[in-house]
Amino acid sequence: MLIKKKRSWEIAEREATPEGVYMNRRQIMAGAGAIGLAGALGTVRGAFAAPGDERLAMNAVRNEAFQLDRELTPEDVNLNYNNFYEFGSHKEIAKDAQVLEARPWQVTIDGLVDNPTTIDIDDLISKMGIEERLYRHRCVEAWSMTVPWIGFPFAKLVEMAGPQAGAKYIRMETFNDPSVARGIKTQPWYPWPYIEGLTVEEAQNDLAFLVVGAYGKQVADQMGAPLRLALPWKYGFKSIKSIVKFTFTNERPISFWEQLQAREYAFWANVNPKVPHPRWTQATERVLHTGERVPTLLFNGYEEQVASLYADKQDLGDLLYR
Ligand SMILES: Nc1nc2c(c(=O)[nH]1)N[C@H]1C(S)=C(S)[C@@H](COP(=O)(O)O)O[C@H]1N2
Ligand SMILES: [Mo]
Repeated sequence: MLIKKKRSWEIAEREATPEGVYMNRRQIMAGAGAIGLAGALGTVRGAFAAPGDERLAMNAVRNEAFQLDRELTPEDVNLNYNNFYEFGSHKEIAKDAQVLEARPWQVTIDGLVDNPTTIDIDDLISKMGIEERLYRHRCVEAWSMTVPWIGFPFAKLVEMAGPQAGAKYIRMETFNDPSVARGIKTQPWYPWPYIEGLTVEEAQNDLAFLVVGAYGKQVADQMGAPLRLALPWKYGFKSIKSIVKFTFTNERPISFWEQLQAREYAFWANVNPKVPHPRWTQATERVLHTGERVPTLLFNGYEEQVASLYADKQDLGDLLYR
């Protein structure tokens, strides 16, 4: 077995998030034959893990302020239905994504900040600390999940960066290595690297969460290891995966999807059941693991937390397309 350096967040499995939280916790234990799970240094080889999946257990205390009124999406469903175009433009990229080397990983913070830096992901995690939050996750393709993310508030990273007066937006960038992600090579017509952006004010909202783990482990490669975003009030494409850079800027970033199809993917992209996407109605959504259709809520159910960010916007259509 590989000997790995113990990190602050690695603790024994028995102390990890309470039993019964993850519907398939017991299945994972059974699938792994409990080997390597007893100690903090074991890698987690779940029944559903793809070959090459070596995620470490990650303990984080749940922040009870972020609750769900739906059951969690089982981990195996989440691990096997992903959008990550760097590995192909279909949902079954899990296996191909295992070639992603999420350690070591450097994250750069630059642009209009007082403290530009390049920092190792595990140093960043130690600095920021971690917690667990249960979030909804809604793709513009009108399917939804519910995920137990582990990470830290985006606001903490903003505070560390020290934005200067002119910094209005944050532009984020995914790794761009065609020798790792074959989709980059086989789909040269896409405007790589994947880019996303939001306002500094949005990043400072309590809901904006930078994810380093899920389901009690390091976040899986196919879900955007080792660092991704979760913006649960916006459509999923805003939640950029495998981030290498945060640039603070006075210019509104143009995202990957906006470059491709501005009419369909605009900057704000707030979940809104009243504004249909040109190809998908957004009035309802399909709960991924049950297949059930349920009504979609304004801001994906997070209106109370985020509506004030958009109080100056009269036209609700504006919130999706412009
Ligand atoms: N780098 C990168 N980030 C990305 C994507 C992508 O293709 N590449 N897809 C986005 C889309 S469309 C969605 S719905 C979510 C999917 O996250 P999930 O696979 O964890 O459900 O990731 C987003 N982040
Ligand atoms: Mo999506």
